[in-house]
This record gives sequence, structure tokens and C-alpha cells, in this order.
Amino acid sequence: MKLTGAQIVMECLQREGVEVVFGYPGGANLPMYDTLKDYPNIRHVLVRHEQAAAHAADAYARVTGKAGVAWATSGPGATNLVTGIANAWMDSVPLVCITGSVVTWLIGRDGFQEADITGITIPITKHNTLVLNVEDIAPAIREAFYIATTGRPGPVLVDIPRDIQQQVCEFIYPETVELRGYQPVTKGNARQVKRAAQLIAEAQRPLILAGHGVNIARAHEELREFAEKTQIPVITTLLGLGGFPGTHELFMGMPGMHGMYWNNIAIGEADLIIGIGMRFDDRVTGKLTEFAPNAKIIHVDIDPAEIGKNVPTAVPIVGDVKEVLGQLNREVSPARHDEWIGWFRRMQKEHPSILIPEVDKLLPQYVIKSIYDASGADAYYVTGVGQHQMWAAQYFWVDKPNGFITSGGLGTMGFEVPAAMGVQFAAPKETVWSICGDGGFQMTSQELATIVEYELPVKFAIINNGYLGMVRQWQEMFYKNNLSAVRMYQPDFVKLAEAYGMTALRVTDKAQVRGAIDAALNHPGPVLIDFQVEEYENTYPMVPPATALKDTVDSPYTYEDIRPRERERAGSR
Ligand SMILES: Cc1ncc(C[n+]2csc(CCOP(=O)(O)OP(=O)(O)O)c2C)c(N)n1
Repeated sequence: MKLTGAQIVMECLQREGVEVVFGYPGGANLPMYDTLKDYPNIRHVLVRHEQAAAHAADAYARVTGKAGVAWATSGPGATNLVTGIANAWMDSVPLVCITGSVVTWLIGRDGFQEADITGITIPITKHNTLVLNVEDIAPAIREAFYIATTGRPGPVLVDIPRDIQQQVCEFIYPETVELRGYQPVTKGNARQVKRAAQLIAEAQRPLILAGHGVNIARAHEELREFAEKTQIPVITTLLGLGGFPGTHELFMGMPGMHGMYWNNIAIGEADLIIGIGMRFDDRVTGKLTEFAPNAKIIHVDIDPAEIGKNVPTAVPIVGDVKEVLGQLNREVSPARHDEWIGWFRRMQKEHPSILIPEVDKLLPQYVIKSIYDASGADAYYVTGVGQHQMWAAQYFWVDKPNGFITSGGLGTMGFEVPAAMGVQFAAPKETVWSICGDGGFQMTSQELATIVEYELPVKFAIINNGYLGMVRQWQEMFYKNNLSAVRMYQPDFVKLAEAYGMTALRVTDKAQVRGAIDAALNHPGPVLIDFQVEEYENTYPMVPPATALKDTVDSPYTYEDIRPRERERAGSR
């Protein structure tokens, strides 16, 4: 069958099982747009900015486990994807970006809308390629999906000049992919697995530190079996949230810069740390030289480059975490660590860390906790970057695999709105909350138009403190309260949402919080709530930059400040 290059792209997408493409047209990818009407199974979502296409595809991929797909035209279209590509790169998300390029005879001549996108994205893609022959399109796209989704997932970019999209050739879909030098290891080395099991059997105070790899590999059941069999407490990184049920009695929450105080002290007390699908990022470790001084480390990761990169490892296991956890589960013996778990319970009482004081003011923590209380452990929660992100990570004890979608590695403000769109496309019937900072929201708020157009019932909560909150906190704590360029003029968010055709509410008083949340949940379409919260709240606990986990500054709130909680952590979880 003879097809044009653009038709070949579509045939390949169909065979890869792609259902949604997030994109934006322009001169260099018009041949692809011209084919859309002939491929009704592939839904194209017209975003308002290419950055949103990449973030939406990224979040869609996290929820579905399939590669997300984003399209853009050459030059500015392609460069607008860059932040989204870097975001997917840092968080190991499978993303396939297909860009149109200027016609082959103009490449390298600085013609209209030319940017060397393969050159620009070399450091932030797992692989990228400029296709210069129409016969190479099918192999390039087949390989793009294979590379994006196997091993450690990541973004792949395929750049196709406009004239190549228009040329015709015989369509042959390569059934297999053979790439020299690319053979991701999935099974853990049996000897290392045995050694790990031995260390686990000997440990008195072991701790599981689970990361995004558990969510990516969909290894939730295996992790749960492993933790339950060995009775080892589980803490997760920011991106690991949802990898282990938040309501499980062995779940202790997040460690690190804004993690639970008890976890940061526990890392110092532990004699064994089992790092699973995580990368010992500085937000988790604090000062590296003082990280886990008493612990041996077992590190399981699909990417050999991660092992030994930041911390010395006693037992390295390279492999897919689902596979390796399966192997470990067959190797380990049942155990109990009652004393160690009791230590956690005592610490949780003495250092409640995330209790909310009973005050009349509208505290952001109260709003975020109320959203969780009303929506449950089963909703999807998307966040931006900043204080609200950390409070969300502290108060949303999600049960759902991949139920917490956030920009971890790159820390991309503006992720919250388009990512929520991607999640709602992936899970049309589920409740999706987008927890937004008033700063970050304004970076991509134009996507409200897309959300209204496609009738996506996302609920937006703007945690509006009138500041770039996290920056204000750092200026207050580390720059002598010199508040420089952090106060931000805000539009009327309610009117803005209404202008886009959305229902919107404003909340200024604590007493209105639950009513507004319930109203949003009961409304069938998208809703925005502008929560005008206390301006000067800070996020605690906090490990000041460049200090050790043992130097965690605990929440200033104590039991005396707070109303007894409905479900006290120690008892009910
Ligand atoms: C694109 C981008 N620019 C700058 C930053 C640096 N930064 C990190 S947090 C933050 C403040 C975020 O403010 P807001 O979105 O209002 O959330 P809040 O901290 O108030 O909850 C900034 C500017 C960033 N993370 N991303």
C-alpha cells in the first residue's frame, strides 16, 4: 500500500494504539493535519500553547501507562514543547513528540520558522531523530514508541520535514525493533537478589524508600506484598506517592525537604534502606554526606546509571522494579518489626508534623486537607509547583496507583492546568482535582479554554496567597525577609474562569470551604474555586537547603494548637 509520509505517521500511531494526540498546527505539520479526517479513531486535541500539549501528553501517559503523544510545527511550535519535554525527561515519562520541520532544501538556512529542534533537545530526550527519507518514517516512529516505553521511560522526538510528509512510498510497518546497544535489563541478578534478601533478614530497622519507578512499572501489588510479608515501613518520594496505598498502616508518608519529621529522623536511625525505583534526589537526601549514616543501602533501579550515582550501594540490583520485587518476594521470609514500627508511632505523636491549628483564618493547609476529606483517597490529584504542591503531598494520602500527578524533577510551574487536562482525558469518569498556585496557574491558564471546549469536568482549586509562595518562604527564611519580586498582581480568577465559560466560586472564609468543595464535586462540568488563603503561611517540616535530614525544622504547631483530628494517624491508618 502506497501512502504519503503523513499517512504513514497516522498508520503507525494507530498500530501503536494511540487514541489521543495533543497538538497545535502550523505550516510545517499541515500535511499531518490534512490526514486527521481519515483517522477518526485518533482524537486530536487542539491546545492553546504547545507547552500544554507536552504536559497534557505527559500526564496522560502517567495515568494510562501508554506513551503520550504531542505534535507541533517547526520553529516556535517545537521550541514551545521544550519545557514539557524536559519535564518528561526528568520524571522518566514516556512521551513521543512529532514535530514538522522546514522543507529539506531549507534546512540549515535559517529560513522562516526554522529551529534545530533535534539539536536543542539532545540533552532532554532519550532519543531524537530528523527523518530525511519517507521510507524512514515508519521505522522512526516504531522505534520512538519502543524507546520511550521500554527500560527507563522517557521522551523521544521525531522531526519530519514538510516535503517528506508529502512524499509517497510503500508502507511497511516494522513488526520488531532491533536497536544495537539498547537492551534494557528487566530481571534482577539472582545472586544480588539473594544478597538483598539476606540483608533484609538481618536488619532490625529496615525502611523501604519507594519512588516513581513503582508507579511507572505498575508494581503496586508487588510492593504491597513485599512490605506486608517483611513488615517493613514504607516511605515514598514525591513521585512515589500512590505507589503504596496512602491509607495502609505501613505507610509513613514522604521524607525529605518537606517530608514528615519522623521519616527524616527514621532515615538516620535505619540500619537498612531499600531504595526501589527512586534516585536519591537531593530533595530526598538532604546533605548527601550525612544521609542515612547507619544504613546499608539496597538500590533497585532499571537504569544502571542511577546506581551509585548519589549514595554508595551495598547491593545494586538493575532491573524492572515489578520483576525484581517479584523475585524478592519469592526470596524473603516473613518477618515482624514491631519495635521499629512502635518507634514511628511514638514519633508521630511527639512530632505531629502536619496537624492543622484550629484558627479562624483560612489556612491553605485546611483547604487542601478539606479537598482530600471530601474527595477521598481514590481521586486523581494534580498539582503545580510550590507550597501548595508540598501541602498536597503532605495531606493527600492517595491510594490509587499514579493518583498523584506532579512535576517532581524539573519542578515546572504551569504544569497543573494542562496536566489535569491530560489526566481527565485518560480517566474521563474519575474525579480530577488540579491544585494550583496563583502564580503557576497564570502560566498556562489559557488551557481553561481547551478544558471547556472538550467538556472536561476538572475541578481547579487555586490556593491564592497573592505571592509566589515558596519563593516568599525562602526569602523570609534565608534572605532576611527581603521580599523581592514575589508579590503578584492577580486578575479576578472567578471572572476569568467565567469568561472561559466555566462555573467559578470564590472562598474567603473558613466556613465556606466544605460547601464550595461539595458544590464543585456535585457539578457535572469543570469548576474553579479561588481560595483566598492566609498569605504568610509557611510549609513545614522543612530541611533547610544544604543541611542534613536530622536538621529538619519541624512544624511549629503542636498538639495544643490543634483540634483532635477525626482520624488520628497513629490509630486508624
Ligand atoms: C517555570 C518556573 N519558574 C520559576 C520557578 C521557581 N519557583 C518555584 S516555586 C515558585 C512559586 C510558586 O508560586 P505559586 O504558583 O503561586 O505557588 P505557591 O508556592 O504560592 O503555592 C517559583 C517561582 C519554577 N518552579 N518554575
